[in-house]
Amino acid sequence: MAYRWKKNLKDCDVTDESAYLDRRQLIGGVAAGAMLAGIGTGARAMELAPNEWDDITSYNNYYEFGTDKKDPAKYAHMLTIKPWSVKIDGLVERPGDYEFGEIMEKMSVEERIYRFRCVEAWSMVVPWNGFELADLLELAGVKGDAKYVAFETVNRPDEMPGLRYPVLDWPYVEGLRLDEAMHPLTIMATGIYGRDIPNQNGAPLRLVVPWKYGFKSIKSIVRITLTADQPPTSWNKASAREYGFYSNVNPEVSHPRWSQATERVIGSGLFAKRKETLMFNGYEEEVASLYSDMDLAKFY
Ligand SMILES: Nc1nc2c(c(=O)[nH]1)N[C@H]1C(S)=C(S)[C@@H](COP(=O)(O)O)O[C@H]1N2
Ligand SMILES: [Mo]
Repeated sequence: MAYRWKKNLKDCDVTDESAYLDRRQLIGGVAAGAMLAGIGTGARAMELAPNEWDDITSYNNYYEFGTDKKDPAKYAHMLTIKPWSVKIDGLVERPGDYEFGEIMEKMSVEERIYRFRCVEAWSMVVPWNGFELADLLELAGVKGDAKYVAFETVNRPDEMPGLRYPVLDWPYVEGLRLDEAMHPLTIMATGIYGRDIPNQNGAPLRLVVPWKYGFKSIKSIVRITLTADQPPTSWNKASAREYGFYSNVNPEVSHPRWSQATERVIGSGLFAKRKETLMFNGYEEEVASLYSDMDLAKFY
């Protein structure tokens, strides 16, 4: 890759460097290598303060396991993640089933501390480990006529009790425009805090697009298809009026049923002040140019 994004760390949010480093040491062991990749550049004091492991892994949206925030942590252990492969097909040079372990051998995993903003107006900061989606797409070789990337979550009724309920049209599907997918901020996450990503967060690999609402970050991916046309997406199919294909975080465009101007920071306590939501979730400088010719109020 000619241009590799290192990290996006500038922020004036709270930070307690020593507390964060202590936590890294506590996690220790196996994680050390992966974490070291993220340490050492730039000023630690300017980093985002990540949420606790327990918040990140016990307050989830993963409707295949139920719609309560606690359901995924309760039931996602039922999902078998070994063996795992991802079918990459459509407009690619080398279509096929890519085995997870083989993907991991070829990818370089780094730590990315990103803001994460759900469309329901809550947020966290998550220290992901992952690789750039662009690297995986290049492994398969993107053909010149590809313009979009479609993603699909595993669909296993025996292992996913929520699939009994027609809340969404299963399997969960998502999509990005090719330039969004190739953007260096877009990653496939395979870990959190240097440990393997828990099932409730989308093991063994899930998308993370930090400037978009959380539902774009599709979990437990089994298929990636390069297409010429814009692919259907689950929440847009469920309610097009409320959930667009783009779904970039935008404090100025309200959801039809609530404002997106502020967010509840998970783990900040019952009486904590809400945080002002940032344009593109704080990644405006990096991604605004992708949308320069679009009316952001219209293409939500
Ligand atoms: N397959 C699948 N992916 C999904 C979801 C889901 O229900 N199923 N929920 C989405 C939503 S709404 C959010 S906010 C994030 C939550 O990710 P987290 O549980 O890791 O915080 O996952 C997204 N990816
Ligand atoms: Mo969400």
